[in-house]
Amino acid sequence: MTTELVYSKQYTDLTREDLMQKVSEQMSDKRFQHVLRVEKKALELANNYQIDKEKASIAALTHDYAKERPDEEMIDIIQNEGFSSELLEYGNAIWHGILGAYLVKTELGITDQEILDAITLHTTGAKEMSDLAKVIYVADYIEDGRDFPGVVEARESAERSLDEAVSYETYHTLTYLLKSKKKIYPKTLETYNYWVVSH
Ligand code: DGI
Ligand code: FE
Ligand code: FE
Repeated sequence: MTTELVYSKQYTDLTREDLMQKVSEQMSDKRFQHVLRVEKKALELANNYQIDKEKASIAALTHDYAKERPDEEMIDIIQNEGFSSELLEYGNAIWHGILGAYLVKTELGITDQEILDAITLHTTGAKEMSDLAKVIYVADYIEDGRDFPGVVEARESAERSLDEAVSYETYHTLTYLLKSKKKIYPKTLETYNYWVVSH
């Protein structure tokens, strides 16, 4: 399924192969293999839930674009490109999606807002997420290389409903963050309050 996808040029002038090349230049081979597995899973979910496959492919291939940028460069962008200084209290785990969308736009020329929002929200989720954003959030969590207690249940929930999968992932990610005493980013709590508690 993956390799048959030919881009329409609506969202990027790059071919899928060019985009893969540009993404691979930004990261280790290990992480690039994760990116390819996220794309595979995102295309499966897009197929099951009638979501645009080309957008799912582009968002999946670019979701971790900024994951290996040096902290100094990310801090410089936060301070000089209009991002909230609150971000400085966090680290790359939180930065790479939010600043990733900015870098994908400025460096790769991808301007589709739904794709950019899916990149922005892929780590924390949000109360309001498009189906595309849900697909990327979930595909990142359940791609075939992931192996953690609960991943089978997470994959099963994604077969039943995208919303159920978002809820499952959010609950388990927040539980993990609390157990390891990590700082919770407000958006992560917003996602929990909406998708786990009161949806
Ligand atoms: O980039 P990936 O490793 O493929 O996956 P990701 O972007 O979903 O998650 C990166 C990490 O971010 C993951 O270990 C969970 C963590 N994370 C998610 N929400 C929060 C968070 N870390 C902190 N400190 N605070 C959060 O609210
Ligand atoms: Fe990520
Ligand atoms: Fe990822």
